[in-house]
Amino acid sequence: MVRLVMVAVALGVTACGRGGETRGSVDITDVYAAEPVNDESAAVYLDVWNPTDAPDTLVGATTPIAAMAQLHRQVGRGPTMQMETVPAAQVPARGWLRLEPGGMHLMLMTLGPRPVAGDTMDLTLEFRRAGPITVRVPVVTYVEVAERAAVEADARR
Ligand SMILES: [Cu+2]
Repeated sequence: MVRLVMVAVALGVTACGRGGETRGSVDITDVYAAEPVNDESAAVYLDVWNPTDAPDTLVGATTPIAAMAQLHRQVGRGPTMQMETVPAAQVPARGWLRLEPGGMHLMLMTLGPRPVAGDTMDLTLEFRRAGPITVRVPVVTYVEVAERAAVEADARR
């Protein structure tokens, strides 16, 4: 888990060193975090659109309010629900990567200070091609998380 963060930091430095080079970019939409119930972790959901002809990869993330961020995948549902760490996530060329409830998410670990619903936080996503992209993340209640997930699922039907 520590390794994922270090890889992200290394890539960020590389991106800064390549001034002027066109690296391609991605768009981040529907980003929000679920209000955490303790200081240990908070889940972040977002969609990534890749308008370029080359696939990209989300390799990590950092935020000032968490010691580390991991990509997680939810396995199973209900009482047997578990999460496993994923090293990276593909963003297909001219396609979407969706981090959403019941699937993949970014897990912010060891929070300080713990955010509450109504707060916003900065999150820097690290992409292999597009480099670092910082977004503002609103923190929402679990009720809102469920509502957003339902709306997004509906929109794709
Ligand atoms: Cu998780």
